[in-house]
Amino acid sequence: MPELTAERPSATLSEEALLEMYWYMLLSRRTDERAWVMHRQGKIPFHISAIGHEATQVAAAYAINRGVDYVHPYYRDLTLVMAIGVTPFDFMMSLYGKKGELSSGARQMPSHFGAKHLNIISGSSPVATQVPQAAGLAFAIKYRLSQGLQSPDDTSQPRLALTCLGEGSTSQGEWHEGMNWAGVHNLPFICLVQNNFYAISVPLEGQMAVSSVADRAAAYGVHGISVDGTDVLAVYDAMKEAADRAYSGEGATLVEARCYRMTPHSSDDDDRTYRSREEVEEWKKKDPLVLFQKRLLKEGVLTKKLIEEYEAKAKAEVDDAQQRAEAAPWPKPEEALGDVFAPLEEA
Ligand SMILES: Cc1ncc(C[n+]2csc(CCOP(=O)(O)OP(=O)(O)O)c2C)c(N)n1
Ligand SMILES: [Mg+2]
Repeated sequence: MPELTAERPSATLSEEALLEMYWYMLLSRRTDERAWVMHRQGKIPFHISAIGHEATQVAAAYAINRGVDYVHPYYRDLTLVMAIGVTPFDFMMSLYGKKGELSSGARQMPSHFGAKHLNIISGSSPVATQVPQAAGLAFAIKYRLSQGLQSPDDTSQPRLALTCLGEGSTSQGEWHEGMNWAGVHNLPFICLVQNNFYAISVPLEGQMAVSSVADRAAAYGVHGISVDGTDVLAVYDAMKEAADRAYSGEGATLVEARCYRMTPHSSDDDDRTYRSREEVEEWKKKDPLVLFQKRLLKEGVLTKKLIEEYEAKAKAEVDDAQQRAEAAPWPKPEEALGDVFAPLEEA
C-alpha cells in the first residue's frame, strides 16, 4: 500500500474522515451480506452486490462534494450511495419494493439507486445508458456557469457529474458517445470504471483488446488514470485529482479502479460455471475492508475496541432496517402507474 505522504491528497484526510470511510465500508458490507441471506430465505427476489468494490466506492464518495455534486451510479454502487446518504433502511425498502421506497416509489428493480435530495440520479437497466446522461448533466453545469446562471438548487460553487459503470459496459456504444461528448466539450465530468475483470461470465479480454480501460481515454481527449481499486487511499488520490480537474475547468477524467467482484454477478448467477474457486480465494486476500482495517490499526486510527463497537452498531442498524422494511406496507396494485403517466385531463 502507498505511504501517507504530504504530496498525496489522502495525506490530508483527517482521522475522523478515515473512520467515517471505514464505517461506510463496514455498514455497506454488513447490509449487503444481509441482503444475500434475505434472498436465500426467499424474502426478496433479487440482490446484486458491492462486495469487493467498497474501497473504490467510498473513496469516490469522499473525493467529491457529497450531496452537492451529481452522481449517476450503477447497480453495484451500494457503498457509494450509502456514503452519500442512502441508508440501510432505504435499501431494504427497495429490496422488498415497499410503498414509498426512495429510488422510484417501488417501480424500479432494487439497486437502481436514486435520491433527489442527495443529487443521485436513477438510471435505467441497459448498461452504460447513464454515461451520456451524466455527460449531459456535466454539459448543463458548464453551460449554466458560462451564462452566469445559478444551479437550480443553489449557488455558483463549482460542481461536477460523476458516473460509474463496469469494464464490460465500456463495450457499449453509449459509453463511447458519452466519453466523446465529455472530451469535446471539456466537461466537469468523471467516469469511474470499476474494473472487476468480469461482465457476468465474460472476462476482460473478451471485452477489449487493450489491457487497461484507462488507455482508451486518450482517444476522447480525456485524462486517464488507472488505480488499484482495493486501496482506499490510492483511489482517493486518483479521484481527488479527477475532481480538482473538473472543478477548475481542466476537463473530464476517466478513472479505472481495478478490484474484484467477490460474489456471483447477482443472486441469479452461479459463478462456479466460469471462474475457479482458487481464483476467488486468491482475490479474497485483497478484501478491501480487511486491508483498510489493517491499515488503520497500524496507523493507530482504529483500535480493536472501536472495531467491535462499529460491528455492534452496524448489526443493530441492519437489524432495525430489515425489521422496519419488513413491517412496512406494500404499494397498492393500482398505484403502479402513478408518477409514470400524467393524469388524463378531464374532458
Ligand atoms: C445493454 C445491456 N446489455 C446487457 C445487459 C445485461 N447485463 C447486466 S449487467 C451485465 C454485465 C456488466 O458487466 P460490467 O460492466 O463489467 O459490470 P459489473 O457487473 O462487472 O460490475 C450485463 C451483460 C444489460 N443490462 N444491458
Ligand atoms: Mg465487470
